[in-house]
Amino acid sequence: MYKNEVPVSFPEDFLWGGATAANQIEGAWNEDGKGMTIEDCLPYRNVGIANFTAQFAYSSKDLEEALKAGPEANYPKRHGIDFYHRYKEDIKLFAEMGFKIYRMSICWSRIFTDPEDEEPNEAGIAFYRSVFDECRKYGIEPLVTLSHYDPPLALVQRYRGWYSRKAVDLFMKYAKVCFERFGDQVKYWLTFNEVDAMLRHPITSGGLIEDMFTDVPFETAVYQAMHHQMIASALAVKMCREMWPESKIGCMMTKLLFYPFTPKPEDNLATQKRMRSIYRYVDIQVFGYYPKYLLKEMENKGIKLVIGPDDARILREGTVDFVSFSYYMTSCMAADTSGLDMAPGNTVNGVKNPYLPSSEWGWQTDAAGLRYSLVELYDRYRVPLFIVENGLGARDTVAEDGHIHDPYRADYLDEHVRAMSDAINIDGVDLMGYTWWGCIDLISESTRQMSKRYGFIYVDLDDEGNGSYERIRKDSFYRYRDVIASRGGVLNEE
Ligand code: BGP
Repeated sequence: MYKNEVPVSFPEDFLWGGATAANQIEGAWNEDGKGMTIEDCLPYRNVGIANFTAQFAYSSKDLEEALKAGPEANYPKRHGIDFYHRYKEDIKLFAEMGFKIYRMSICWSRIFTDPEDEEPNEAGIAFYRSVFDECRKYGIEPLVTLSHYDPPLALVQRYRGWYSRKAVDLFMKYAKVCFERFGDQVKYWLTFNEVDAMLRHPITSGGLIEDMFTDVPFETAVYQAMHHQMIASALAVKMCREMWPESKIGCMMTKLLFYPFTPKPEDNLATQKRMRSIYRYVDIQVFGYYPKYLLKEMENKGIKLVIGPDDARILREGTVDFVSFSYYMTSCMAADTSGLDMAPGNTVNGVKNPYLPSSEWGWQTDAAGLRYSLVELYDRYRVPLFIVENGLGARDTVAEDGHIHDPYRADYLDEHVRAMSDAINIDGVDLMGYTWWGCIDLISESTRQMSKRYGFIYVDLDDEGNGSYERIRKDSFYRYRDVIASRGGVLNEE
């Protein structure tokens, strides 16, 4: 359990809140003009908590099955937690906790039924305008991710997802509508969720189906798709800045943290290499050019990108205002992991750390690692930071008394708040805010389970999609409310 070195305190304008993603909460997958996304085509798979390869493996045959699937098939993202119809009740609960900001994403396919349509889907625009109005009614600022793992299916089928440069043009048409139609309501934007994740699961953020690539090595296709997302991110930053100079637009990365498993120099080198791999694309979004080590990596892999004549200028002119990130757990790294105990993490597996506790999903909780990560990121980028995902996925149960007693979640929250406070008050980190991931129970991204619950609000729904969708405040709901109301001060009373 992390112990803070100085009393817990946060700036008055610190943005406390919660985070979700359209594909994991909205449901209404085919309502009011919404087009299909690749997430609507990912089935529930019971492949274990650490088998990310099996979870994210996807073929054209899987897609055929998804397109033929009837209502009895288990495609959890199709129903989500029915936020689409219940958002007013949910946002009211967020306001009861005292949220200052609510991180959510817009589903591209709700704004354009088909990404190549000339005109946007007005019903989709009306939905998000109503969501943003509901937030602002309670003084909650929306923090909006433009792309959170749900590329339009038509882009996947017609253009092989982000592999095609066409994706950039279509995405910019979508981004322009978002800035035009929501820019008066939304002051905080993010471009791509966990932009590095495409390298780990290209099917979600990139919409790449490996067996569609017979003309190019798949690894090359992934790096080319990453390049297109870098261009799109930079263009979106520039467009937002020109249209709404007062708004803030940032990137979003998966903040993983690996410790060398032993002091052996080779373990240290392996750890440095692994850590650089999570920075390579954020470096582009912050500094505006490809770092030498990434160019060398591609050269040594024989990967030659197709680069546009203006791409260097576009990247240079589209650097972000802040760096946001997800942080859940830490792992260890060894040059040779044979015979070592491994532990799963956020779509990664690492060597198990014998000094850290593990969640039921094997993720190793490490609040000190959050403080370390904040210092590391601030030292590297020297721009404001924003923690837009942090939370504990756990198996909650409704007790006899009808309540959900989740002290483990409150403990996780408390120690990460203590760690953030020290990073601000001792290490001098400029931290804009904190949005707890899964402020309401939702569909897990890596396991597509409901039973992996993150929320301060319980949703009566199971892994098979059965339930009343009733919302119930958990004990941790009141804990977070008190933490926000006291700006962390309640932690000094213990
Ligand atoms: C991050 C995603 C979120 C969320 C989170 C929790 O990778 O940005 O969408 O899913 O992980 O992970 P999981 O849902 O796999 O438990």
